[in-house]
Amino acid sequence: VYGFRVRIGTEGRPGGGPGGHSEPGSAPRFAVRGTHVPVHDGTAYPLWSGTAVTLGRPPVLVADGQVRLLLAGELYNRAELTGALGGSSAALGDAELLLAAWRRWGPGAFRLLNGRFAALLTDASTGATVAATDHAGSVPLWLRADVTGLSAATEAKTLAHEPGRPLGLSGTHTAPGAAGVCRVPAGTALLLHGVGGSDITARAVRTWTPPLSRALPGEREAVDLVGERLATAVRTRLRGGEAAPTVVLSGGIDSGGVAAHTAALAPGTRSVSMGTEVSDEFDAARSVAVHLGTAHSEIRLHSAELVRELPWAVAAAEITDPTVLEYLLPLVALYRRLDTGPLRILTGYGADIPLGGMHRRTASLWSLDDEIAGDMAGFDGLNEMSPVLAGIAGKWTTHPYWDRAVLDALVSLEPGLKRRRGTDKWVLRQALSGLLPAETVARPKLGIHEGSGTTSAWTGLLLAEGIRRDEVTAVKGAMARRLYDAVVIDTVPPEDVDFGETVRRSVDAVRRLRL
Ligand code: IOT
Ligand code: MG
Ligand code: MG
Repeated sequence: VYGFRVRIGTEGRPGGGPGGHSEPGSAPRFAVRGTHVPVHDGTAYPLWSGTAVTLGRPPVLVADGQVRLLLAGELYNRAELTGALGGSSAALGDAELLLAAWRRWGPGAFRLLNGRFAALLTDASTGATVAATDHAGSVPLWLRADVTGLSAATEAKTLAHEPGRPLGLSGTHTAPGAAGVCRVPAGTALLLHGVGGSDITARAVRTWTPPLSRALPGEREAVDLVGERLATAVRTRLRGGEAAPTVVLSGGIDSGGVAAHTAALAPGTRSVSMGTEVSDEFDAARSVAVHLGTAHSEIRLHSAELVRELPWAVAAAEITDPTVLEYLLPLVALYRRLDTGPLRILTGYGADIPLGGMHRRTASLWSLDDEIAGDMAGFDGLNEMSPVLAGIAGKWTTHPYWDRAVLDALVSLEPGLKRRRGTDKWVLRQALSGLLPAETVARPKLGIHEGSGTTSAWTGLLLAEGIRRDEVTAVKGAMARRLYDAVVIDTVPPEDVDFGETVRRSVDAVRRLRL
């Protein structure tokens, strides 16, 4: 399961559609593509109804006595969990394993998970409902409560038109422009009581927080730790019985490292690189692919076509920040151009956040570490790792650098191991030096928004409209917000967005401010 919209309550909604959608009989409009499977349990209070979106595998509303659990996503520390739980737990699916962990540890189970998931659980014996994210909040989880129940979904847009007056939920964040639609923070198990009444209460239990302390291992120890944890993170992300995995490869150290470990473990590993006529990183990616022997391909699209993918990027990420959209747009465009059919995609996304790759030109180790701490405090809600980005093309992504164990190790290294002897991301480059060509290990960082020409293509489009350079940022922001209002709040399908009109109206809005 990689998407859902469900209703938990004590009575059905009029309309009868999945989850009692406001338009009678209509199914919620997900951006993710997959098989829609009804989620239904009318055997115990609270009642469950709704829709899950799956990629082939059966839907999972698992049950244990009075407990019901819906898990979107997957777990990566199964071996640790089954070791602790013992018995025949190794044979369980991820959702059943989480249920077994719940039986043992209660809400504390969510502090034990290393995974990529959103989970929703009801325990009729105690009246508790739990809505939980993984440590990174990598699968967004949205809630909307009213006096008759609680709706929960992996996409905010599916909750934007709920009838009924919403109730506030403490410990959550409201979606821009969608009053009552609340996001469960990263690394949080939200414990709810009184669902289906006016006295609903929410208590946010933090299950992970980015470390603020730093450790001082020796060079060798640090390099070995990072190398081992990354290898494990890739291994646990490769599931048996699936088609060969695909790595989205820029040819930089981050995705090169993921590709190296993937290729070593999964025969037939594929790699793919995207570019435009403005810019590409094809040579760098090809060197890595040749070295590793991956089945490599290149996808080139015109920069104007790339910018026109913005409605899909916004529908997938459900964000209004144009800077982050410039990182995500080329990936969404790439995912949409991959072969159809389910695919497991591994990315190098996120490595630059704990390693300070975006801040390689800062003056001192303190300013580097301060930027890293700031980024680690500010990632939540940017939805950079959302499965919907590739789910919009019916694919599943996973990001080894934001594995909980990799991230804990990377964040907490003292900054002198991240920038050392003039080299950025030093510890990672060292850890991968035996696995990649020397030129890849030494290659300077290039952001995806630069390497794909995304930033300059979007800027170029606006300059051609007569926008001044100092207005470009404002117009990009206005476009992002306008697109968000259309595809998230008004649930317009991205293909129905009038892109030219979006550009014109955003330009006009900023020009009016000029006067
Ligand atoms: P960058 O690190 O360049 O790219 C992220 C991942 O996208 C790569 O590891 C690779 O898997 C994929 N990728 C990049 N370019 C291509 C390409 N041309 N073709 C195929 N795949 C590609 C921005 C960035 O620099 O991306 N992302 C940062 C974090 C941004 C800041 N966020 C924050 N402070 N919360 C990152 O760490 O990935
Ligand atoms: Mg990177
Ligand atoms: Mg890059």
